Amino acid sequence: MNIVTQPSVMPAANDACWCGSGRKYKRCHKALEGRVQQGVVSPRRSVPSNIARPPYADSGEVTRWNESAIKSPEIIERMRHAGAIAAEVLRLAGQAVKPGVTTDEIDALVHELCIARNAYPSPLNYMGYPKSVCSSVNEVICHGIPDSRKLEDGDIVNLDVTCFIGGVHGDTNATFAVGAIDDESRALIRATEECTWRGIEAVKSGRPLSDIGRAIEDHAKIHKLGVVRAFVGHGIGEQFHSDIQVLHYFDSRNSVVMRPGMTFTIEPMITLGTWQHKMWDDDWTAVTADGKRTAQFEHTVLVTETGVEVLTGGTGAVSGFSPFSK
Ligand code: HM4
Ligand code: CO
Ligand code: CO
Repeated sequence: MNIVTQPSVMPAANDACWCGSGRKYKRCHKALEGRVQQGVVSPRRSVPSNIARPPYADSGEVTRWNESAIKSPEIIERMRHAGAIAAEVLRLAGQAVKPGVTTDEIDALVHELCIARNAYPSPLNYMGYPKSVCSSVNEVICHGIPDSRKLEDGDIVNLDVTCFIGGVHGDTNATFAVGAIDDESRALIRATEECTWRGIEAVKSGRPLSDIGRAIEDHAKIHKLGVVRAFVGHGIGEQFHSDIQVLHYFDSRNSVVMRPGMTFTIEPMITLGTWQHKMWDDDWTAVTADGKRTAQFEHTVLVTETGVEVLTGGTGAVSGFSPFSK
């Protein structure tokens, strides 16, 4: 095969594209510039047989069963542990984010950190997902697959960690800066973490789930940012994703009433431009339709009698934003 590589000096917008397609450069490869390129995905990693595996770990097939939305005190105790482990793994993975590190190297780290804590990395083989963490760079909204691409100075990257331990899952994610990022990206990350905490603060027994989406959307609007609609928060417990859906924008149909003992995630994806998405041909990677950047923060929460307990709260906010500070 004849592989044409990019020249060091690009053509003018109306000149022929460097790739030899015969089309104008602006109608051809110009649109791909500055976009994240797919890398090479390494072979699947194995998990030692002494670590308890979720039902899909071998087949890749997710079969769902009825699981009560309201968890028993005993399940809740196990979910506190899974949440704490996920929070710790996410914090340590975030410390490894630096220019020149590949997302596959981050995946290897998350894989080992989970195993060292007797946890199975929940994403691995879930509906055939090939890796142990989702790594979503710049315009990638979610479910980016770790690969040979090196993180570059100025990138932003979301790491989404879920741990299965004690028969339950804990799910949390955060967006990290790679080296020095521009002011707009920094503001996006900050506003997105604020959106997640506005959503968490809206959790209240007796209120509909739509209160969460309203709080998030209102805050995004203040910052003139978009809210992705195609991906939602989810019920979580013995299953990675169970029935409850938590929309991150207001929709009166999201009317399930919050009750003590419910556990679900809040994980808004916030964009600098459109909320609309496109899928890569790997059928996993979701990107913004306009190629602009997007950020996300996620926590697993428990509805309590008096408010909310953040099961993945760890020992402090990952990026330094102080929860409940305003
Ligand atoms: S699969 N992360 N996330 N995310 N899935 C591998 C890593 C993954 C998801 C996911 C957000 C919301 C919902 C879901 C989901 C079924 C339909 C099988 C229950 O897959 O709802 O999966
Ligand atoms: Co997900
Ligand atoms: Co989640």
